[in-house]
Amino acid sequence: MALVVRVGSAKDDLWRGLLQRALPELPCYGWDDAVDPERVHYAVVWQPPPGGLRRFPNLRAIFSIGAGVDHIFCDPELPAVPVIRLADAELSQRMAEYVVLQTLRCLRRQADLDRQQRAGHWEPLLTPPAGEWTVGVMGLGEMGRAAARALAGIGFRVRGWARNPRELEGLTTFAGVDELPVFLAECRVLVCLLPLTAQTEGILNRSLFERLPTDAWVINAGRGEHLVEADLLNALDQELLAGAVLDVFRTEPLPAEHPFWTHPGITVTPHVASRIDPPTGCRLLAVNIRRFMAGDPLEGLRVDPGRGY
Ligand code: NDP
Ligand code: OXD
Repeated sequence: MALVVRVGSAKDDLWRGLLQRALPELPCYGWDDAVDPERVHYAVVWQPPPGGLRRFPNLRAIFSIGAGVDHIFCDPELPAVPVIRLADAELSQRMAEYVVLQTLRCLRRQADLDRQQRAGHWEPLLTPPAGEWTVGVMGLGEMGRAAARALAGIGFRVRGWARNPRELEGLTTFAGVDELPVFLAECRVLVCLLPLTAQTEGILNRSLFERLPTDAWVINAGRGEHLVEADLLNALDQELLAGAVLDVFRTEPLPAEHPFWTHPGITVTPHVASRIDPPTGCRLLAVNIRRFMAGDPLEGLRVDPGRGY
């Protein structure tokens, strides 16, 4: 029995070493190491090459090193074995920090203040208190709920949108496509924390932007494919939106010539909203892999292939 690691960006060795230390009972190999494919029962992956997991005939489970699993389900030849994702209080906390930071930057016009400093220009800008702004969170899973709670704690009026109706203390909630327009109508800041699925791809588009109040901000920390890039650029240039904060992109790293880098209405961060560090990731993975091997429950972590998240 063995495990293979494929996380890319030349990090396979680091993750393999950390996992081996955390799981001494299970031989761990890098993706390109010589290992008999029949021995491989577990794979730990980020963006595995399409068709790559098929070569392991005895695979029992695939573990994502992230919360998202779109990078696994996009493989048309994915073996029909359980896919298990990461979810953890520390990851949710980091996402909440990112969302609060970026939302406060929008509220307090930090980009304008930065511009003023660069120009040596002194002009106190008056901004409203948080309680005058409604922030909408799309996706009320591990990430969305933590972000929504933290925003409410600062004093924002917070509403959330998910697939299924739910009640969450301190939030007004909306569900499904039918309730999307009414959810959007009040959002001065819209935060996307959805998983990427066939239903959510391209959801941040012109018709959605038109349903937001004028001068709204969009923060996307879900996936780059949620956003129709040309629609965002047009909406900003036509002053339909106040600005956007983007952490995720259709192509990562964001290509050097991409217009997002230099657009005055866009803040770019390099997929860092809640990036897992390898030691924490390996610690969490080792717990989940041991639980899976022992047949213990993995509540909330086992992905439903039908839903795609
Ligand atoms: P979860 O699976 O816990 O939650 C997903 C949420 O999205 C659920 O509330 C679900 O609704 C909702 N949802 C799914 N499909 C739809 C739909 N069609 N319409 C409306 N709501 C929908 O995921 P996480 O919160 O853990 O993570 C969400 C995403 O955040 C990840 O998939 C990943 O893409 C991104 N992410 C980005 C990171 C970064 O650093 N930028 C870090 C971590 C995650 P319901 O509750 O009704 O099922
Ligand atoms: C994740 C991510 O899905 O980092 O965890 O985007």
